[in-house]
Amino acid sequence: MAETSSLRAALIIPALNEEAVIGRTLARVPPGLYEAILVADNGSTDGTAEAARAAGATVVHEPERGYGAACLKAMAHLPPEIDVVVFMDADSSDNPAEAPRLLAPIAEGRADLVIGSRTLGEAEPGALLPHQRFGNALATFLIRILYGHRYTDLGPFRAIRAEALARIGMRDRNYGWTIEMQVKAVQHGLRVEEVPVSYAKRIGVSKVSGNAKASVRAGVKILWTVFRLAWLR
Ligand SMILES: Nc1nc2c(ncn2[C@@H]2O[C@H](COP(=O)(O)OP(=O)(O)O)[C@@H](O)[C@H]2O)c(=O)[nH]1
Ligand SMILES: [Mg+2]
Repeated sequence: MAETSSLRAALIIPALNEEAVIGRTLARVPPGLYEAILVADNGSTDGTAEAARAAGATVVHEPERGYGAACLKAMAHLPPEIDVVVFMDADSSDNPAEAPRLLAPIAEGRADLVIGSRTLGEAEPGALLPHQRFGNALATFLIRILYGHRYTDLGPFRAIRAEALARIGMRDRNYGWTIEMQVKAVQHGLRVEEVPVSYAKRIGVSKVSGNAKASVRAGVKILWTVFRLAWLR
């Protein structure tokens, strides 16, 4: 495995009502890998915050619902002197032990952004629903047409150099978060790599892909974001 210990890394986990799984997710984080582990609690009505704290994470609260809003709030609480930020979902779909794969290209000085690709890796049957696969294929196709970069996924598990993250100026406050980061990375000339990651069926209740209304909203927001960033250019 590549040398990652010289990097000062922080982990950000947005979480909405993930009491059932957040403790288990945090327990699978490799010890000593991160200087800080921030769980961005988005107004959960269950014991997410308590469970995260009990598992050793720092909890930041963002009352405004939205994946991006939660990530932005956590970014504002990053300790200084962090070299790289890893983003990961709370729901146990991502395998926290695979983070060194994301960090290696950055540690080796080859990449600024590393996307964990679930299509290059192995998704457990049923973990990625058909409309998610279709949405990912369409979104990555549009990025290729509009921006000339070939991504294979919009996976949530990713690592980005802290300086690059600050430079691209993330704004999206909900479902456009992942695609905004990937499009802006290309627009800003970041060195981007993808590595295969696994993807398991989540524990607990899906807030996005398993919910029809949220899936439609996410799809619309993702498409809107990919076109809007092209117009703004
Ligand atoms: N902070 C925050 N996190 C959210 C929100 N919606 C979903 N999440 C988190 O984002 C991750 C992905 O959501 P999930 O329900 O698993 O969506 P799915 O993977 O598409 O089924 C999980 O860690 C959720 O807890 C939200 O509005 N705010
Ligand atoms: Mg999920």
